[in-house]
Amino acid sequence: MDNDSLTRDHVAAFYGRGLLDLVYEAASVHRRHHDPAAVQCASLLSVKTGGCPEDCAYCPQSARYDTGVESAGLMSVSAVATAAARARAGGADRFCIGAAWRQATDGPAFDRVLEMITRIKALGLESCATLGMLDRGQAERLREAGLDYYNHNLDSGREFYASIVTTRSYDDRLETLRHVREAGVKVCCGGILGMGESHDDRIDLLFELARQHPQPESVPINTLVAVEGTPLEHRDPVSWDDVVRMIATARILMPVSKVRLSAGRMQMGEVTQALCFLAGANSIFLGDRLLTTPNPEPDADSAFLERLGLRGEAADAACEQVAAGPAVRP
Ligand code: SAM
Ligand code: DTB
Ligand code: SF4
Repeated sequence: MDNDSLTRDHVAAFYGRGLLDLVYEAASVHRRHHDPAAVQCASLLSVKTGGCPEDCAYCPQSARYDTGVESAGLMSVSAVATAAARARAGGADRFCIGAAWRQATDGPAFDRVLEMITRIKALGLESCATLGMLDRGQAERLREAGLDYYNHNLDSGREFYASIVTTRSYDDRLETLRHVREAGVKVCCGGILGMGESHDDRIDLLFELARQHPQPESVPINTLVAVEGTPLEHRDPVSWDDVVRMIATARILMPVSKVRLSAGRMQMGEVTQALCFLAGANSIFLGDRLLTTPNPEPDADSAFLERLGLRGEAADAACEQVAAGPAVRP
């Protein structure tokens, strides 16, 4: 669908369909636009952890909550490069660095992040960063350093957002996304399920994402990792059908985007994940850690993907090289 003519009612109509009908439609859309066996595998590293001044109610890295996350200053460029090389060896095709900052600030720390990106690119990996708010100049410097994607989530619908974060506004988020776009960096933008939001709030989020022009290239759908000490620690887990419904609707509304089954896979179970892949999820975080919380063991993940007949895109690229063979044959 042309996203200029998309209305919130269209989004609500897809979201409200019978689950299996919705999954069937999403799977069909997925197959028209993507290789259904390929999964994009990103690896995540927290390069500056904890002590964040923001009050995001879901986040274990906010300085306002006692979550036991140990704060750590900005990592060295060489340590990040070593981690990226390890991730590549493990099958990742994209390396994403995250910093618990309210916003990027010009100076030595930002310069170091630029160097990290250049090193990640030099390893042949796609690069992604999530550093909080950016101005236009910072977005441009990130692109010049080789940044492929910037992750900046809208988290939920506008109305619900105001009840989980008070230290910045929805419009602040949209402004950073505009700076990223204008600088020519691809957008990774999604949200979180399970914070206590209603179906209407999820529809608002999907509408906000799908009406962007162009749509985000990467759409992470996280389910809340409820961390002790955060205001959301006692939230009920999201039901499996709600996760599948969200993924399927995202796939239909954003047919060419990568839809990532993002945080929360540890808590999810294999059958739910399998249904999400059927419904159009085609990206995951690979590696036993997200930023501060655990993610499935890579070996178990690889075996799981294989059982489903799926394979990582990096593995694809390696196969293509082998299939092409040496340039000159004996
Ligand atoms: N500080 C930057 C920012 O907020 O833009 C970047 C890092 S922040 C941790 C990146 C994203 O992680 C958040 O926007 C949120 O969507 C997601 N996130 C954080 N804590 C989470 C949790 N407990 N469960 C699920 N997703 C979470
Ligand atoms: C995204 O949407 N999810 C990732 C990444 N973008 C930066 C972060 C998930 C964080 C989960 C909680 C943690 O590990 O601290
Ligand atoms: Fe800080 Fe980002 Fe966590 Fe919010 S989500 S507290 S901005 S690290």
